[in-house]
Amino acid sequence: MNLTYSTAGESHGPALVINVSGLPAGVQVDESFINGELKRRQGGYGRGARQRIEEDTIEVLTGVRLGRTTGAPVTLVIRNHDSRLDDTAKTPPVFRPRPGHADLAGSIKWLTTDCRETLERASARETASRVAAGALARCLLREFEIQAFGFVRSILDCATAVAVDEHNWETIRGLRDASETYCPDTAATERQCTIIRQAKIDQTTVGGLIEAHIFGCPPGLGTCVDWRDKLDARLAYAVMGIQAMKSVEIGLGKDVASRPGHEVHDAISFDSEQRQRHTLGFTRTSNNAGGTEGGMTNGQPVVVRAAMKPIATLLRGMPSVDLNTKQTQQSQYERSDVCAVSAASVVLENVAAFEVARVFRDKFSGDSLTETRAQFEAFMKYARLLPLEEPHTRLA
Ligand code: EPS
Repeated sequence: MNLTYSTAGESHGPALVINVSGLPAGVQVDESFINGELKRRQGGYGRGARQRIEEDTIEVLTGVRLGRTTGAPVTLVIRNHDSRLDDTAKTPPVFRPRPGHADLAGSIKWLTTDCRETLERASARETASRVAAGALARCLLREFEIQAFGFVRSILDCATAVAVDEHNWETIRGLRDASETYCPDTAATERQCTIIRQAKIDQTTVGGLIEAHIFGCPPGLGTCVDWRDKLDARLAYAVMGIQAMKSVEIGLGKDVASRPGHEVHDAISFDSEQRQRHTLGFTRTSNNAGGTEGGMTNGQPVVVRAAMKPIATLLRGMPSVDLNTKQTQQSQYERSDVCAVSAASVVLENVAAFEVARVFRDKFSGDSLTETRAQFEAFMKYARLLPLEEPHTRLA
């Protein structure tokens, strides 16, 4: 079953539209959970005035009856309050592209000198759609006790060293939710707010590192058979597709290159007391692999990290060129955020969760949640029974 989604809509158009297909029938659509994620995405220290105008909530148009999915495509709509796409007085053309934004490449691509045509779709406003799709997919994952947690690791040069694992993450979530920057570290939060305030004074912007952990995945989601369906490849594809991301890492990430094998790979042991858990009893003392080996989950938390560049709209501008006159000019400024790293951590959490839900559906298909659950339970039963008395699992 191919779980997939697409999005449509402009930043200052009437609405954002999300289409999700491939969910089984019978999944309870928790609108308050989805809206809660949308509200979190609107927050975080350093955001601009737009978020005081918007109040992102979903309307469910298709694919849901009496609060549950029917198996048909689910269409969600998020209305834009700041809708003024055709009002050229309020939404003027942009002729001086912002370095780092889609402006220059897009205006050439679509053969216009007005970057507005490009930026309205390239805008990170679209990430609201990605959060809605991911939060909807999490309604399925929750049925199988798979949970996602995202947070800010760093802003500019201020990082938290907090170590997140399957035992402490709910406590750490409390710290994150109390943080203005969504960083589960009080001292780091304070310094990050100072950095953002200073960036605003300096008329510039700042980026940072965001991280998501997905807990409760059984081993064997994803595959090593086809590179396109490897979970880590899927995650990298989806996460790199979030606006402003410049790198994606799984687990230890780039640090694997500077350590010897015995300090990278996660030793395997077995604890029969834990056999009934989703890990089937296999334990590790570290999780440098970030929960994936050979493109498949190994039972450990899936850990993905991404680097967000500073927002390209700088109040001070950057050297650029007027596309009509070809004269050197500062890039155009319009209302924007100084830092949206906190919001991006919510996007990452939901985008990563969607990809886990996608490989979950690849393995556990079925038209109804009842069927999906039966497949899941049968797999877990057989996996616990290994070695099976069947010829393909044993050499005669
Ligand atoms: C964005 C510019 C700003 C941001 C926007 C992304 O919008 P506006 O020009 O309307 O102030 O606020 O992000 C959102 C609207 C959002 O909801 O995240 C850009 O140019 O990418």
